[in-house]
Amino acid sequence: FAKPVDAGQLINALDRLTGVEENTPLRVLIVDDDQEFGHNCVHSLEIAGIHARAITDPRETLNQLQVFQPDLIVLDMYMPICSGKELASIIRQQDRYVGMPIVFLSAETNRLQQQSVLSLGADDFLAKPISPADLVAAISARAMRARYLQRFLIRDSLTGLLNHQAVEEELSHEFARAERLQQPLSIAIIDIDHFKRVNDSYGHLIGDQVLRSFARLLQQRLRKSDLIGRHGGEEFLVALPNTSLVEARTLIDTIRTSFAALRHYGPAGEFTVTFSAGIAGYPHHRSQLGVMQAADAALYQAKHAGRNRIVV
Ligand code: GH3
Ligand code: MG
Ligand code: MG
Ligand code: MG
Repeated sequence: FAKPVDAGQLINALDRLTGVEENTPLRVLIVDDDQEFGHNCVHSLEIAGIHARAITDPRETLNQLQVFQPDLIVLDMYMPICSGKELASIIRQQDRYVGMPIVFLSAETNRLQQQSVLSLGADDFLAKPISPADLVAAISARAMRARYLQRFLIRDSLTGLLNHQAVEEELSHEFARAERLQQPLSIAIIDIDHFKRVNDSYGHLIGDQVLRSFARLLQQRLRKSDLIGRHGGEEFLVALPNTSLVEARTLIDTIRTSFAALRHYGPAGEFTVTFSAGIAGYPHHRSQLGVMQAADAALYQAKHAGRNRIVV
């Protein structure tokens, strides 16, 4: 940048830079009853900079998909308890893993058997034994593409937050978790105040910038385990696991104060923007729908009471 630098231009550029996804290593899960083989695969992949984990018990697979969050899964064909084919069809039945690449790695040489796993929805069939270089080559491009696609499917392109569908889906998992663990779960529906005026006064591009800076503020202030989604145009949804209504209110209120103090830069100079929020939660309301309706009603009250405030 050349000084003097235009503030709006600078913020735009920083936005673009911080929006770039961190280059975290690809993650691969290997399911093979042969422990030594799995271990060797992990070793080959780790050398190539791929984060790999091997498990020998196929029953652990669904759990590992959740905790390890791989970009791709490698399955052995023949294992006790559950075959790779059965496992592949179980994985494919889950909505959230429809895009998960499944690669078979097996000593099976029968063409018909190999074709049968591909017709099940597996993406590739690799033959054992395989050299480390071949394994890495077969896996990395596919895993990379899957990660990109996954991000594209669940993220909102303007803010990088979870999109409407993804946040609803994740919320139902969080809700089930809260019920199971008997922990509180608080939800905030946040809506930017008079956002139409921002667009009308400063233009749509500046409006977009306000949405991005708000999204960034949420990401900075909330925990990694919290859900942050762009629920609609200028409406956001935040879900706070293991957080009471009182704690949620305090937290969202500090964010409200920070946001209201933030200076945005338009062609005609600085301006500020506020938001209103409605908060509700489990177990005060027993169902996900009940919580969402209560949070919506609270947001409506916050707007009517004059905006730039939170109603629980
Ligand atoms: P209120 O305080 O009652 O919420 O008023 P408001 O003006 O924020 O509410 P309204 O629902 O009337 O307007 C929302 C505006 O948000 C209208 C729409 O053009 C704008 N908007 C929605 N999505 C985007 C977006 O992605 N970018 C920009 N720049 N504007 C958006
Ligand atoms: Mg085996
Ligand atoms: Mg609004
Ligand atoms: Mg709105």
